[in-house]
Amino acid sequence: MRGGAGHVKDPLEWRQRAQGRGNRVNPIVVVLNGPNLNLLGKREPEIYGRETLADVEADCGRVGKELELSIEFHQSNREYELIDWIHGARERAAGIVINPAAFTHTSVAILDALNTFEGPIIEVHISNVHKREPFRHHSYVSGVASGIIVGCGTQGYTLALRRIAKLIKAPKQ
Ligand code: CA2
Repeated sequence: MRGGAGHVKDPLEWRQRAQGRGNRVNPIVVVLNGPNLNLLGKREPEIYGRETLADVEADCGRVGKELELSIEFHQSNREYELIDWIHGARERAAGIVINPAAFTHTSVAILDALNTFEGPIIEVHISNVHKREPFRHHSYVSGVASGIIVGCGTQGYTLALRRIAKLIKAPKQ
Protein backbone atom coordinates (compact mmCIF):
# COMPACT_ATOMS: atom_id res chain seq x y z
CA MET A 1 0.00 0.00 0.00
CA ARG A 2 1.20 3.50 -0.74
CA GLY A 3 -0.03 6.92 -1.69
CA GLY A 4 -0.52 8.72 1.58
CA ALA A 5 0.51 9.03 5.20
CA GLY A 6 -1.19 5.82 6.34
CA HIS A 7 1.53 3.39 5.27
CA VAL A 8 4.71 5.42 5.43
CA LYS A 9 7.67 4.61 7.70
CA ASP A 10 7.70 8.08 9.20
CA PRO A 11 4.20 9.56 8.78
CA LEU A 12 5.17 12.78 10.59
CA GLU A 13 8.10 13.38 8.22
CA TRP A 14 5.91 12.76 5.14
CA ARG A 15 3.06 14.85 6.59
CA GLN A 16 5.44 17.78 7.12
CA ARG A 17 6.54 17.52 3.49
CA ALA A 18 2.91 17.28 2.34
CA GLN A 19 2.09 20.40 4.34
CA GLY A 20 5.10 22.27 3.04
CA ARG A 21 7.12 22.28 6.29
CA GLY A 22 4.56 23.76 8.61
CA ASN A 23 2.80 25.73 5.86
CA ARG A 24 5.81 28.06 5.43
CA VAL A 25 6.33 26.87 1.85
CA ASN A 26 4.21 25.04 -0.72
CA PRO A 27 4.64 21.24 -0.89
CA ILE A 28 6.91 20.19 -3.77
CA VAL A 29 5.61 17.96 -6.57
CA VAL A 30 8.21 16.60 -8.98
CA VAL A 31 7.01 16.10 -12.58
CA LEU A 32 9.26 13.71 -14.54
CA ASN A 33 9.33 13.04 -18.29
CA GLY A 34 11.20 10.23 -20.00
CA PRO A 35 12.97 9.81 -23.33
CA ASN A 36 11.94 11.65 -26.49
CA LEU A 37 9.30 13.74 -24.75
CA ASN A 38 11.52 16.75 -25.53
CA LEU A 39 10.14 16.30 -29.09
CA LEU A 40 6.55 16.84 -27.97
CA GLY A 41 4.64 19.11 -30.36
CA LYS A 42 7.46 18.90 -32.90
CA ARG A 43 6.80 15.43 -34.38
CA GLU A 44 3.90 12.90 -34.51
CA PRO A 45 1.19 15.46 -33.56
CA GLU A 46 -1.48 12.89 -34.57
CA ILE A 47 -0.40 10.78 -31.56
CA TYR A 48 0.88 13.30 -29.02
CA GLY A 49 -0.84 16.56 -30.00
CA ARG A 50 0.59 20.00 -30.77
CA GLU A 51 1.55 21.20 -27.30
CA THR A 52 5.28 21.32 -26.65
CA LEU A 53 6.90 20.16 -23.41
CA ALA A 54 7.48 23.85 -22.58
CA ASP A 55 3.69 24.37 -22.93
CA VAL A 56 3.10 21.41 -20.57
CA GLU A 57 5.58 22.84 -18.07
CA ALA A 58 3.77 26.21 -18.21
CA ASP A 59 0.37 24.46 -17.70
CA CYS A 60 1.78 22.59 -14.68
CA GLY A 61 3.22 25.80 -13.24
CA ARG A 62 -0.13 27.60 -13.61
CA VAL A 63 -2.18 24.78 -12.06
CA GLY A 64 0.50 24.23 -9.39
CA LYS A 65 0.12 27.87 -8.34
CA GLU A 66 -3.66 27.47 -8.16
CA LEU A 67 -3.24 24.32 -6.00
CA GLU A 68 -0.50 25.91 -3.88
CA LEU A 69 2.06 23.34 -4.99
CA SER A 70 5.64 24.05 -5.96
CA ILE A 71 6.31 22.25 -9.25
CA GLU A 72 9.73 20.92 -10.27
CA PHE A 73 9.57 19.84 -13.90
CA HIS A 74 12.25 17.69 -15.60
CA GLN A 75 12.81 15.71 -18.79
CA SER A 76 15.66 13.35 -19.65
CA ASN A 77 16.58 10.82 -22.29
CA ARG A 78 18.82 9.08 -19.69
CA GLU A 79 17.42 6.47 -17.30
CA TYR A 80 19.93 7.27 -14.51
CA GLU A 81 18.93 10.93 -14.51
CA LEU A 82 15.28 10.06 -13.94
CA ILE A 83 16.37 7.71 -11.12
CA ASP A 84 18.48 10.46 -9.53
CA TRP A 85 15.50 12.85 -9.61
CA ILE A 86 13.32 10.18 -7.95
CA HIS A 87 15.98 9.76 -5.23
CA GLY A 88 16.08 13.54 -4.78
CA ALA A 89 12.28 13.59 -4.44
CA ARG A 90 12.49 11.12 -1.51
CA GLU A 91 14.06 13.79 0.68
CA ARG A 92 12.03 16.80 -0.38
CA ALA A 93 8.86 16.11 -2.35
CA ALA A 94 5.28 15.37 -1.32
CA GLY A 95 4.38 13.66 -4.63
CA ILE A 96 5.60 12.57 -8.05
CA VAL A 97 3.94 12.78 -11.46
CA ILE A 98 5.80 10.63 -13.98
CA ASN A 99 5.53 9.92 -17.68
CA PRO A 100 8.40 7.44 -18.04
CA ALA A 101 7.77 7.26 -21.83
CA ALA A 102 9.41 4.12 -23.32
CA PHE A 103 11.01 3.28 -19.93
CA THR A 104 7.46 2.50 -18.77
CA HIS A 105 7.66 -0.76 -20.66
CA THR A 106 11.28 -1.70 -19.89
CA SER A 107 12.63 -0.29 -16.64
CA VAL A 108 12.77 -2.32 -13.44
CA ALA A 109 15.34 0.26 -12.27
CA ILE A 110 12.75 3.07 -12.37
CA LEU A 111 10.23 0.80 -10.63
CA ASP A 112 12.78 0.07 -7.86
CA ALA A 113 13.51 3.79 -7.43
CA LEU A 114 9.79 4.67 -7.26
CA ASN A 115 9.31 1.93 -4.67
CA THR A 116 11.55 3.91 -2.31
CA PHE A 117 9.30 7.00 -2.54
CA GLU A 118 6.72 7.20 0.21
CA GLY A 119 4.19 9.70 -1.12
CA PRO A 120 1.65 9.49 -3.95
CA ILE A 121 2.84 8.74 -7.50
CA ILE A 122 0.64 9.36 -10.55
CA GLU A 123 1.68 7.74 -13.85
CA VAL A 124 0.70 9.73 -16.96
CA HIS A 125 0.59 8.71 -20.61
CA ILE A 126 -0.43 11.25 -23.22
CA SER A 127 -1.64 8.64 -25.71
CA ASN A 128 -3.98 5.74 -24.98
CA VAL A 129 -1.31 3.06 -24.78
CA HIS A 130 -4.02 0.36 -24.74
CA LYS A 131 -5.09 1.29 -28.27
CA ARG A 132 -1.50 0.95 -29.50
CA GLU A 133 1.02 -1.89 -29.98
CA PRO A 134 0.80 -4.76 -27.45
CA PHE A 135 4.28 -3.98 -26.06
CA ARG A 136 2.87 -0.67 -24.76
CA HIS A 137 0.15 -2.44 -22.76
CA HIS A 138 2.47 -3.47 -19.93
CA SER A 139 3.86 -0.93 -17.48
CA TYR A 140 6.44 -1.69 -14.80
CA VAL A 141 5.41 1.53 -13.07
CA SER A 142 1.64 0.98 -12.74
CA GLY A 143 2.02 -1.45 -9.82
CA VAL A 144 3.61 1.25 -7.68
CA ALA A 145 1.39 4.16 -8.82
CA SER A 146 -1.44 5.57 -6.71
CA GLY A 147 -3.22 6.35 -9.98
CA ILE A 148 -2.78 6.23 -13.75
CA ILE A 149 -3.98 8.76 -16.34
CA VAL A 150 -3.88 7.47 -19.91
CA GLY A 151 -5.03 8.89 -23.23
CA CYS A 152 -6.13 12.32 -21.97
CA GLY A 153 -3.49 14.12 -24.02
CA THR A 154 -1.23 16.60 -22.29
CA GLN A 155 -4.16 17.53 -20.03
CA GLY A 156 -3.24 14.33 -18.15
CA TYR A 157 -0.44 16.19 -16.38
CA THR A 158 -2.66 18.82 -14.77
CA LEU A 159 -5.28 16.18 -13.94
CA ALA A 160 -2.48 14.30 -12.17
CA LEU A 161 -1.52 17.42 -10.19
CA ARG A 162 -5.13 17.86 -9.06
CA ARG A 163 -5.20 14.25 -7.88
CA ILE A 164 -1.88 14.62 -6.03
CA ALA A 165 -3.15 17.79 -4.33
CA LYS A 166 -6.19 15.85 -3.12
CA LEU A 167 -4.10 12.89 -1.91
CA ILE A 168 -1.71 15.19 -0.06
CA LYS A 169 -4.59 16.83 1.80
CA ALA A 170 -6.60 13.63 2.40
CA PRO A 171 -4.33 10.60 1.85
CA LYS A 172 -7.11 7.98 2.13
CA GLN A 173 -9.42 9.29 -0.62
O1 CA2 B 1 1.72 8.22 -24.44
C1 CA2 B 1 2.71 8.49 -23.77
O2 CA2 B 1 2.79 9.47 -23.04
C2 CA2 B 1 3.94 7.57 -23.85
O3 CA2 B 1 4.51 7.49 -22.55
C3 CA2 B 1 4.89 8.24 -24.81
C4 CA2 B 1 6.13 7.40 -25.10
C5 CA2 B 1 5.76 5.97 -25.49
O4 CA2 B 1 6.93 5.19 -25.62
C6 CA2 B 1 4.83 5.34 -24.47
O5 CA2 B 1 4.48 4.04 -24.94
C7 CA2 B 1 3.58 6.17 -24.29
C8 CA2 B 1 6.93 8.03 -26.25
C9 CA2 B 1 7.36 9.43 -25.99
C10 CA2 B 1 7.93 9.96 -27.27
O6 CA2 B 1 7.47 11.26 -27.43
C11 CA2 B 1 7.50 11.79 -28.69
C12 CA2 B 1 6.85 13.00 -28.83
C13 CA2 B 1 6.79 13.59 -30.05
C14 CA2 B 1 7.39 13.00 -31.14
C15 CA2 B 1 8.04 11.81 -30.99
C16 CA2 B 1 8.10 11.20 -29.75
